[in-house]
Amino acid sequence: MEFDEYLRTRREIVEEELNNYFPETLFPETLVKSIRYSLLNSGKRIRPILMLAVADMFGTPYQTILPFACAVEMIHTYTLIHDDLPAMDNDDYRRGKLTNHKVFGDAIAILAGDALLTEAFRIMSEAALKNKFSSKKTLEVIYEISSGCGINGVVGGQVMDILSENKTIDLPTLQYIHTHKTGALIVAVVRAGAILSFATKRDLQRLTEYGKCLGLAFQIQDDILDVEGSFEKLGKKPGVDSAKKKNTYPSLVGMKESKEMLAQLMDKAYKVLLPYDEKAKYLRNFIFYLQNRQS
Ligand code: GRG
Repeated sequence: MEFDEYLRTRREIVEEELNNYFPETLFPETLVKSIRYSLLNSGKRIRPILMLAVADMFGTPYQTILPFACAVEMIHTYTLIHDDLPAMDNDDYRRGKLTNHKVFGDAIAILAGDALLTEAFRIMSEAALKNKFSSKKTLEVIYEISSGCGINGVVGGQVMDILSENKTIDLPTLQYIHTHKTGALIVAVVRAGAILSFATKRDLQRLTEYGKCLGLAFQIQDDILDVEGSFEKLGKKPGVDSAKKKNTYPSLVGMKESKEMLAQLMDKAYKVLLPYDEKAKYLRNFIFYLQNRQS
């Protein structure tokens, strides 16, 4: 299957399952509307598809991984809803639409994020409770994902990002922000796909390295797009980072150096996959896809 088709079919599978988790008939109606508004629109679904692609490399059927992949997309959506709030980034647009709080108000937006985060862990635990996965494997994955989104992950990175606004920071601090705010969940996703596929220690090490490179590269590309991207393609206003005096790779090391660092990370990610040859074709495709993304 070509990569474009792979992305499209996997996106459809993930979106159908997400839709099943939050049917319109669920109560309370306003909360469900708010959740569906942010969860079921045009996200790229990079994180769940990446988890499925890792599992694919090991020949693991996607059906067994799906609840975990959906849980990660729910967590990702919670971070976006909360990040857009007036108390954080105060953004009006996300994925080409008004942000959640602009439509539903701050309180419901906060609660929609809270519900998505909590339900993600319910859904993952359910996999073990319904005997779809062993309790031990499920716990290992819950550990990975909670680590990726907690203090040593997304939340820690977001806090440092907020505390660094309007300040000049050094490159290691910026790297901390990027590897935690964005990279940690991507690493967790890759590791979860490998753990659920009974990967060996060596495989897990290699894939962790791949995830780290991809995660940091993803955020550097995000910084570059904020300078070079357009509203039409990004679905949100570009130039927001510099307007908010945010520290980014282009602002700290310049555009040329940022692009070189991005290329180096992608090259490293590519090399880590060499032992897997043809089996890693989708993971390899992910590198080029993320490097060339415009949204
Ligand atoms: C609120 C705890 C908390 C954390 C927020 C996600 C986040 C942390 C901040 C968003 C700001 C931002 C632009 C981060 C860059 C990386 C990122 C998460 C980009 C958006 O992810 P995509 O491109 O989005 O995968 P889609 O819309 O395709 O799902």
